[in-house]
Amino acid sequence: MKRFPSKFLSVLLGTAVGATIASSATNELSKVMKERGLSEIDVVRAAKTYNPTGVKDKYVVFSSGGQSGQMIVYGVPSMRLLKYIGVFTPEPWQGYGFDEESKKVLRQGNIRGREINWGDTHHPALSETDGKYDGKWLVINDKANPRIAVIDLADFETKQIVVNPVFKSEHGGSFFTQNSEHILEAAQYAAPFDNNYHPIEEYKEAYRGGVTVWKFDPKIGRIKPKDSFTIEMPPYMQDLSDSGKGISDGWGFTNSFNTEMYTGGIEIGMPPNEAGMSRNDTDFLHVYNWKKLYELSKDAKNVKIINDHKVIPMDIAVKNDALFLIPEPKSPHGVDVDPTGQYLIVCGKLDTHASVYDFKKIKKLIKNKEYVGKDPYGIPILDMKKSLHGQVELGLGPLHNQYSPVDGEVYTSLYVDSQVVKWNFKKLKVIDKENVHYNIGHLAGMEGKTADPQGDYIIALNKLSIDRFQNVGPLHPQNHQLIDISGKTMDLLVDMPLPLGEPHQAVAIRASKLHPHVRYEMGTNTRTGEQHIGKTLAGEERIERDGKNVTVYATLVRSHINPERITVNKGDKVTIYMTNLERAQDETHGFTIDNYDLHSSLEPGKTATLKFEADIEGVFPYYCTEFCSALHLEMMGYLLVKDP
Ligand code: CUK
Ligand code: CUA
Repeated sequence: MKRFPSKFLSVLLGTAVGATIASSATNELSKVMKERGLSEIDVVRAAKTYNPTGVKDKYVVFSSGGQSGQMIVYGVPSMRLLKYIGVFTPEPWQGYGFDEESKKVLRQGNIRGREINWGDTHHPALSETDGKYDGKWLVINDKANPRIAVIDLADFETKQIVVNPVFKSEHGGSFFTQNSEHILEAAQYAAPFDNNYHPIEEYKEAYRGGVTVWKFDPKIGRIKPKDSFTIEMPPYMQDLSDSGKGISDGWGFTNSFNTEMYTGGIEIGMPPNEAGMSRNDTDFLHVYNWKKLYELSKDAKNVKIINDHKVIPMDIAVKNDALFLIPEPKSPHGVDVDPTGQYLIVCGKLDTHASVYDFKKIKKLIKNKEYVGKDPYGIPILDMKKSLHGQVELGLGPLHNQYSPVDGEVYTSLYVDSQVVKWNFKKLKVIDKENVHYNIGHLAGMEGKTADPQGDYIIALNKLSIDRFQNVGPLHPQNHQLIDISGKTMDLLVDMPLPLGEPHQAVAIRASKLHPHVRYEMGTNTRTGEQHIGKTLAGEERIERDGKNVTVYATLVRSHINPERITVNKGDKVTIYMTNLERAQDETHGFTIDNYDLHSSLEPGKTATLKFEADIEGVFPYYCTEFCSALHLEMMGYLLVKDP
């Protein structure tokens, strides 16, 4: 057996601990280590991530839930799951998509009248003030059905979904500008902006890429579609984006691929797609002045209206010196602006280098109108070499970047090498590499893309986990790995299986910046924040009938549902307004009526509406679905539906 040095243990336990306790703890620890086959370094790593009961995490992570269309919330360093947030997909626990208030939000995401009940979430973003997280709002995009959702961090509920009026697919959302005045959303697969059929042969004329600049009101946390616009771009496949900050505030940056505009592989019998999409040596970084374009969008003569939405044509953007292209390594993925806003790092999946662009150099080229040419759509191209601070060979498949508080220090994911590389983007020097398991996509630093990165940890968001966890069938969980970056070299601390979709990207914020409600004002419609028309106080419970319409004003409080009987005729249209009268922390009641596919989660003070047609006859118990008290099972009643 490997002996456990008491010097090491006294470091673990602190010097004030008595020798007796220390020695009995030493014995216990040695026993556990032996039984579980743990090394000393394992125990140190465990201690770095362990939260004793009641101890909370320093950081809170908001992770995309990938194909689940939801978000996942967890703590760092414990990597303990805290919550799922229903966003683009119904979520029964929270009643999301089952009560009328949440249905209304979910149905804002209908596209051309069609209900969409899933989403492919990729990139969450937290609202910013002066480029720093302010802990107020969270947004996330849906790649499959181009949409953006807004979540209020006062209650972790989705409040708004906006459908992109012109894109048919998007990947470059969502990115807040430095004071959350706007949200950038770039398209992915080029398609016509209108909703009509255009043959693929008209690709170059009728298909378009673009970036939508959504107006956001950070005071009320809502996107203002009428005040938003889209910058028309060539039919290159736009990709990840970032918004400038500091000296690059007002500018946006968007990667692209398939600048060859290759479409041949789509037809049967043509060579595979990738070859045609990789013919050129470089693609284009799109550089645009969204601030100037926003001002221009207010004048009708600068925009054309497509699907009731303002679009600034490319020639208008070019004429106003607001849209430029810079060559970038082939098939790029991330473009990430550094904390000062001066440098942007672009990684190309097919290039082993990271390219560090210097915004000061870019601005100078723009000012001097120093172009090396124009693309087929007349957009000026800036010289790549003259825009670059430099390039560094990092390894195979560099994708995304996160910054640390150390000047020039950056962490980059290497997809093909399955590594995180720590390097200095100013000195253009690799410092350290750490293996991850496996095939990392994004990585999440602690506030790592803000003006105020915290360092401490990097989380590797791995696309494959292969052999890291118990096999749970051919579909494996994804793997989030926590890496300690506080030392000279990186140290991988622990793995966490993520059991809900592919979590493309996650953002982490200091827990001290979050101040969610414990309860609502009595009778709140939580999706609008307004007082609910169905608010019902104790003693006001009643059932009103108006022809076939039955309205029930109901309350929930330990341990009664009032009223306890609802008798209606078959075919009646029933509306139940439910108010949770509790003021105590965490006293949520749930409400369902058996067989009627209804559910609501009622946190203290919340009022929700359940609507249904009593179309099946019989006796249907209703009950509280949260184990809220010793008399929880008694918290019930009957819906009686009779044939009149
Ligand atoms: S991600 Cu969306 S393809 Cu690298 Cu931002 Cu996974
Ligand atoms: Cu209320 Cu159970």
